[in-house]
This record gives sequence, structure tokens and C-alpha cells, in this order.
Amino acid sequence: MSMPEPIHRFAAVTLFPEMFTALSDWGVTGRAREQGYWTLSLHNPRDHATDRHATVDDRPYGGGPGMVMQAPVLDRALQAAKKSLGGAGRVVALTPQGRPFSDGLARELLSDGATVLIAGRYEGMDERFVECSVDCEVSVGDFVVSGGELPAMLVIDAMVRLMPGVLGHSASAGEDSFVEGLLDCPHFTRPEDYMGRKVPEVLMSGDHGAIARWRRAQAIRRTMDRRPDMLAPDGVSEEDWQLLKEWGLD
Ligand code: 9D3
Repeated sequence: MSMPEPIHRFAAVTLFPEMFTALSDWGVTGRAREQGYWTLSLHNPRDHATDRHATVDDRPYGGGPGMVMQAPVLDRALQAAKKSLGGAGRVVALTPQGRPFSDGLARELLSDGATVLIAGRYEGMDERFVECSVDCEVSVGDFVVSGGELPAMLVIDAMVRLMPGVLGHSASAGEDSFVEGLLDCPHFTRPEDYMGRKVPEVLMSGDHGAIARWRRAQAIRRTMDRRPDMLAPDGVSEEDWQLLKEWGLD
């Protein structure tokens, strides 16, 4: 069978292309790629080095620790990556200095139809490459990881989950957390008694209206306790306070 047009085409520039098999070959994202929802082409700057040691980095001007990725090899790998997408796509560099990644940015990038992701290693990339060739820098949070590969994979994963048809009916992207602006409610499955702890009565009641109200009340309570920033500046509405009162969560 021939594949339909993919919803999104990704290209990645990385010194460690094998890492991306975690995304392309496994789970929801692996199945979606097999089904033709998305494609990924990988481009290693080392393959674009010109010396016999295949050098991609050098010591920073001005001194200091670590090494910096060199602009010429990055640019040659980027040109190959762009070519693989027929010239389309925003060029996104994963850097600790970037715009915070979010559900909103995932949707924005998805609407482009194609994206080039550039994953750095070492202390960073030569700033002239970023200035000349990168459209936007993206960070995945205020913590330090060892390179841009895991952040790039995280960005792709979040985007693939948003593609219509990738998630089944039961777990549609519309029901996923953050879309509604609340954290998820707690979940329970068998056994009914675990270490003496019973499943909440309402979930065994078969009253689907009560179950929906309880789940929303739980979601609001958890968001207030764990992520009050997600409720600001409006806070909790009068109806939602009523819901919390109904379940003794106020
Ligand atoms: C002291 C300077 N460090 C910057 C915080 C150096 C440095 C550490 C780790 C430079 C790059 C990296 C590798 N990290 C990324 O490439 C990265 C990243 C991250 O570390 N945190 C959150 N988002 C991202 S996106 C890319």
C-alpha cells in the first residue's frame, strides 16, 4: 500500500541520530510514523566535516570551559536537512535560551507542515549560525540536559500526538491535559481494594453525570494545589466553587 501525504515532515540535525529511534520506532509515535502520519530525515554534522578527524567543534573564543559547535558544518548539515524537505519548514534550534515550549507552540509549528530541528551538544552553537540560519530557539524548561536531542524528540512527540487520527477516540487530543487548562483527574483500575485503599465510591456507581462532576472537581482541586499558575489571573469560577463544595473539596 502507498502512504498518504504525511501531516508533517520533520528533519533533524544531530550528532546522535540513533537516539531518534526511541521516537520513530516505539509506541504511539512509532505506529503513527509507520502509518505515514509523519516522516523524519536525520542529518549528522559529522558527515559534513572536511578534515580527517571529522571535527565538528572547537574551543570558544575568549576562553572558558567546553567546546562550541562550528558554524560551517552546522550550516552544511542544515542545507541538507532543508533540501530533504524541499526547502519548506521553520528552522528551530533547541537551546536553553529559547522560547518555552508549550501546547500552543506545538500547534503553531504543526500548522507549518514541515520543521527542521537542530539539536546541539557541548556548550552550544556558534552564535553566527543561530543569527544567520535559525528562525526560532526553543527551550523545554528551566533545567539542564546534556544536549538538544531529547528536547527535539519531546517537541516531535507532542506534535505527533496532536495530529488528527493519531490518538484513538478514547484518548483524543481534545481530551488530553492542558487543552482544557486543567490538570487531569486521578485514575483507578482493578483491584477494587489495594493495600486496604478502596476505589472512590462514585466511580463504582454507574452514575455518569456524578462521575463527570467528580472528575472535574478533582481536576480543579489538583490544579489549585499543584499549579495555581494555570488558573491565574481569573482563578476559580463560582460554578467551579459549587462543584468543589458538592464533593467536599473546598
Ligand atoms: C552554563 C551554560 N550552560 C547553559 C545552561 C551550558 C549548556 C548546558 C547544556 C549548554 C547546552 C546544554 C545542552 N542543553 C540543550 O541543548 C537544551 C536544553 C536544556 O538544557 N534545557 C532545556 N531545554 C533545552 S533545549 C536544548
